[in-house]
Amino acid sequence: MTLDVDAAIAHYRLHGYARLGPVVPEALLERLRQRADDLMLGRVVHEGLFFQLDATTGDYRDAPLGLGWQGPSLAYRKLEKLELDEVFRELIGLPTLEPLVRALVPGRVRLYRAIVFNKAAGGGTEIPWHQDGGRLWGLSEDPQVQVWTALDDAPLDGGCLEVLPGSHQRGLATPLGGVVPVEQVQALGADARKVCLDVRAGESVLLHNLVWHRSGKTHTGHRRLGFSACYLPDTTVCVRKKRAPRQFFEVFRAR
Ligand SMILES: O=C(O)CCC(=O)C(=O)O
Repeated sequence: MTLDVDAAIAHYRLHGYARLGPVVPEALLERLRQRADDLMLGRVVHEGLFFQLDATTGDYRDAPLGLGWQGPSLAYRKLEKLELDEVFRELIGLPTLEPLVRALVPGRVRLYRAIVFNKAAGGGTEIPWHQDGGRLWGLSEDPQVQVWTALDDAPLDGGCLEVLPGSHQRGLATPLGGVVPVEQVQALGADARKVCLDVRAGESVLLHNLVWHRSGKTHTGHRRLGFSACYLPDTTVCVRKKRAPRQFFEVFRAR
């Protein structure tokens, strides 16, 4: 598996995303899915792993915050800090991705977050249009590089990632970042102009943090696991004040 790095980067710079095609070998995919189950079911435990159960109302805003692991369930919406897990670390530092990530992030490459987004077989919840940057992220500069990877098939009706091409070029919708206000979504006609990134398990998408993106529920009766890793240059630092600044996991050493 090799990537056409130049073509991917050109598309990403213009449109804010690029399909990378199949990236994860089948054997690793299987281990990742197994490991996600083991983590949710409490068969493998890492101190400090973040869990968020999905909302029972179907609205992500009702998902409980700050509760951590709530017992065995396949209905967790998010698992974060997956750099703590040795199987997920293989995906974060996948050799196939290294030339692409290094071409975008000079020098030592660190990780802002490694996160699984789960839409359980019952449907999961919709994630609204948002950007992954702004004050919410607590960084000295907005990150720009993430790779989203389907661990299960993500077809059009199965909760695939959706993007608004070119929206990263507008900068942040609000200084805070996160969810894009509904007036801006309507003003740009985002729902009509979106591109749906339906992919097979093992395929990845390069995503600019500021490109507007969202995903719907899965209507296939199958669960959809997606994994996102956000990469940072060593020059980007944590600026949060309420707690000690975060130290970011090193993915690729400086050359
Ligand atoms: O996996 C998804 O459904 C959404 C991913 C996402 O929102 C993100 O990577 O920020």
